[in-house]
Parts: sequence; structure tokens; C-alpha cells
Amino acid sequence: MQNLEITKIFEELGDLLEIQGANPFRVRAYRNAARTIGDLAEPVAAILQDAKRSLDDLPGIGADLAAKIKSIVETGTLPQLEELRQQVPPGVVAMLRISGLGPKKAAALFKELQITSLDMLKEACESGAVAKLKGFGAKTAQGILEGLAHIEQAGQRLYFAEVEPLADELVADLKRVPGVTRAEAAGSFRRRKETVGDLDVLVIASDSSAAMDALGSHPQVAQVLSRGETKQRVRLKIGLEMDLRVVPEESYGAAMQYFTGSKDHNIVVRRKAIERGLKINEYGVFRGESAVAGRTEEEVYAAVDLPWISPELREGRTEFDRAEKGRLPKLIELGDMRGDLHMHTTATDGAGTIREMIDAAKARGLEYIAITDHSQRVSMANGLDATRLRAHWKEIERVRGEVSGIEVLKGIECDILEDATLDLPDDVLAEADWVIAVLHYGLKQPREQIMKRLLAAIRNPHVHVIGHLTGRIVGKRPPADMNVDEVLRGAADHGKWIEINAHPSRLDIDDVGAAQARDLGIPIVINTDSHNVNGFDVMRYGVFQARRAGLEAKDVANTRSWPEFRELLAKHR
Ligand code: DGT
Ligand code: CA
Ligand code: CA
Repeated sequence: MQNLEITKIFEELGDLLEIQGANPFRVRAYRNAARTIGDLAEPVAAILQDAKRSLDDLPGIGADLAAKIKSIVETGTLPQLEELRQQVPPGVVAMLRISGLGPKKAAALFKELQITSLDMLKEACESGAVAKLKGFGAKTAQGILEGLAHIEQAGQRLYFAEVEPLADELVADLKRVPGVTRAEAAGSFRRRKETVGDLDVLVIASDSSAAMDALGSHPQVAQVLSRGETKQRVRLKIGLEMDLRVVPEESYGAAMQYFTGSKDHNIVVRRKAIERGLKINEYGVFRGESAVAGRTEEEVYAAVDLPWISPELREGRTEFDRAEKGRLPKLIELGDMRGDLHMHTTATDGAGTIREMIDAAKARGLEYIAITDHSQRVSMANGLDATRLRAHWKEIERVRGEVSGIEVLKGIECDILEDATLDLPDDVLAEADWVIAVLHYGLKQPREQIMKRLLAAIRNPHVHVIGHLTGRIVGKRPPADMNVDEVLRGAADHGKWIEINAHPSRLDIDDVGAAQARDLGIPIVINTDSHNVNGFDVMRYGVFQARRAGLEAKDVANTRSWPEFRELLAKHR
């Protein structure tokens, strides 16, 4: 039983209970538990097996939830979940994936119109039945149709973060098969894309059938879909499909290059080969019938007069231009990160206290952090008004006085309200060390109003940085309608910074936007948005996104030492 499966069960429980109109605190407890387990670095089963440790030591996990987790690990499910599933059809739960369609609306569609699938929902929107429903209207029905289209387009891709532990396990297990001398993941996974459509793995093996047998009987594999001499396609239990290819040693580099992609990148590589009288395919680089390269990727790139290009850059954008000019970036690495400027505590919707978050950050070697709880508008998360915020900052001052070896900034994640004002008055914001301005509500407003809000925040002298700029949730909610270029120019003009929110569901600003920000000279911060002491683990995904943007350590402000960071911050105002 993987942590991911436990997370999914708790998320489903939260959804089902919410559709049934259960107590919001109960719903939130399950959601928090899902997040805690999801953020955990080690398998829950390992904690259960360790007599010296207990699940209820985890943030937000009490005795009741601990017992439920134990039961899930032992039986694979929960009686309570099975019961709730009888009462709410899966099609109704699926409606929650539609942006703007919450549990109350899903429940109404189910009860009033007996809608139990997304297909039925689409029909009911098109026929006008949804628009006539109390509390809906034509605009809502139109929004649902757009949401349905977005889901369809996003397809069944999984977050990179969901695939990573599984890919590591499969590759490690393939390496242990007798006769396998190399195994590595290629495709979008190797490029560190935010989502993975299918997993591509290459192996070099003296006996290809042994490798395929091993994969076919692997505990993570649900079904073998097809199998040939050197190629096998399977469906993993997690729902993702996987291609395994067995390649000869002399073709390994060419195969890696080919199957890493992207398609757009490969098209350019092949064109360059043709220009040089060569042919490149997954078997090698050929002049006429004779192979001239293929053992390593370096050889393949060298054949077309290019240096090796990092997989994260292979999207057919600017990488060839940079490579030809000898200006490929020295990409940022996880080890470069020294600070984290976005996190929550028990003051709002976090599960760790101020002290716990500081200690956890310090234990990870961070030199400085900012504590940035929510502002009042986010009432669901117990957001802070001016009075509570000032008391919270006092508490931060007190606690940071007790700890040495880490700098702690008094921050706030302040909402940019629908009417383009900020959620807290200027005199309060002026007292903060660090102000993140964000959009949370009204993400569907017209472009004009979204731009007005963002530009107002950018002009506010107390705001330092815009957090998760577009408001997108990867694969679920499209970005708010905005002109990113204009926002970034405004930010550059007013000395504002831009965040790469590292959470795998956000990764916002994205790779293209981050590259644009860098080109404008805007300082970029990569933040985890941690909601508990394990939340810091997601930093790696933010760093991958930064690498895809071609960022170097110097482009990212929180790779600096504290004195340098402080200096940059001081220049801001
Ligand atoms: P995904 O699976 O949708 O997340 O994205 P990829 O990039 O992993 O795509 P996938 O699995 O279809 O193929 C893996 C790589 O193989 C792809 O990045 C480039 C290469 N490839 C696959 N099909 C073609 C093709 O028709 N033409 C070219 N040039 N390359 C291809
Ligand atoms: Ca793939
Ligand atoms: Ca594939």
C-alpha cells in the first residue's frame, strides 16, 4: 500500500462527505490527513512496522485517523468508504474535478436532475436543464461545459510527483534482473514535465525476455497490454501505462535521445542530421548504411555539432539557439536552495506550529524562511484579520528569539480581492518583512478585471512578490485569464518578484513564464507553500520547473546566502 493510495482514499472520503453536507471540520480533517500522508517522505507502512513510532505523532493525525490509516494499510480500504460509495455514485464525485463546481452543486445536480455521470452532465447543460436549476443559471451551465472540455483535454495524465516514486522503484527493480546492465526512464518523465502521460523505460539486457517477464510479474503492474521481441506495454496499478524497450548497448544513446523527446526537439535534431548528410533514428546515427554514433547521447548530439542538452530543456524552444552559441545554462539544482518564503502554520490552515515549522526548516538546512499565513478573505482556512495577524507576528518574534541558526521573516499571503483592493490595509502590510500577494477568489473574472487586480497589487509598495500567479491547478483548473507578458513587465517596472510555487498541483508560474520573468531581470523565488513539517519536500518539483525554464542558481533569489538575500530585499523598497 503506497502513501498515494492512502491519500486518494482520504481525499475521496472528504469529497463524499462534503457532497453529503457533512460538518466542514470533519471534511477538513480528512483533507489535512491526505495532505500530511501525501507529503510524507517515507511509506506509512514503515512507521507502522516501527514499534518505537506512532502514526499519531504525524501532524494533524489523531488516534481516530491513525486507526483508519492502519486499517487501510491492512485491508486496502475502509468500511466507511465503501458505505459512502454506495450512497454517492462515482460520476457525482467526478463532477468535483470541474473547476467552479463544488460539492453543494454536485449534490444538487444528483438529487434534482438524477445526474450520475459526466456524460449526463454534459447533456443536461446542453439541453438547458442545468441552467433552469435553482442556483445555477445559464452562465454556470456554460462554465460547467468549459470545465468538462478542460478535463477532457487534460486526459488521464498523472503529476510527475505521483509517478516519481513508482518510476524509481520500477527502474531499480529492473536493474536487479540478471542480464540487465542499464535501466533508465526516458520520455516526459526524464524531461521532468509537470505531468506524465505514460512512462517510458529503456533497458540494456543480454536476455530481453527476462526483463519483460520481471516487469510483467511486478507488483506495481496490473496488466500486460502487449509484448513483442524488444518492446512491452503494461498498465500500472496506479492507472498509468508504461512502455519498456530493450535496446542494444551500441544504440543506447540514440534510443535515450529518441525516446526522451520531446517530439518537437527531435524534429530539429533530425533536420540537423539531414543537413549534414546523416540520418538519426532510435538505433543510431547513420551515414548511408554505416553507423557513426549511438552508444551515448553525447555522441548523438556531437554528430550534429551540438553539446549535450539537459533533458529538461528539450522542448524545441530556445535550447538549440543557446547550444549553438555555447550559452547553455548551468541549471539550478536542489542543493542550491537556501531559503523558503511561503509556508503556513496552525494560525491558519497549516498543521505545524510556528516552532515546528522553524525546526523542520532548520533540520533541512534552510538558512532563512518566511512564515506566510492566509489573510482574512480565506475564511475557509481561518485567514487572519489585522488584529490576529499582529498577534501572530508577535508570536513569531517571540519564537524566533528562541531559535538560532535560521532567519525567520514575518510574512503574510495576502489576497488580492475581487475588487482589486488588498485584503489587509497598507499600514498592516507595512509592518511585514515579506508580503506575498495572490489571487484565490474570482479567478473566472474577465481578463480586464484580473489584470486590474494584478496590476494594483504590483503597484502597492508593500507587496514583495506575486505568488502562484495564474491560479491554475495542473490538469484541473485553467489559469485565470491574463496577459502574462504585461503582468511581468509591470512587475519588472515596480521591482516585484515572481514565485514558482513548487507544489506539484500548482507549479505556477510555469516554465515558459519563469523564463520570461528571468529575461526581464525579475528575481524569482521557489517556494514550497508548506502546510506541515513535511511540506518542504516539494521543493524538488519547483526546482525541476525552474530547470525547465533554463534558470541558473543566480536567477533564483532564494539560492542566495542570507546576507545577500537581505540585501536584495532591502533594495526592493
Ligand atoms: P507523454 O507520455 O505524453 O507525457 O509525453 P512523452 O514525451 O513521453 O511522449 P511519448 O511517450 O508519446 O513518446 C516518448 C518520446 O518518444 C517522445 O518524447 C519523442 C519520441 N517519439 C514518440 N513518437 C514520436 C514520433 O512520432 N516522432 C518523433 N520525432 N518522436 C517520437
Ligand atoms: Ca511518455
Ligand atoms: Ca510512451
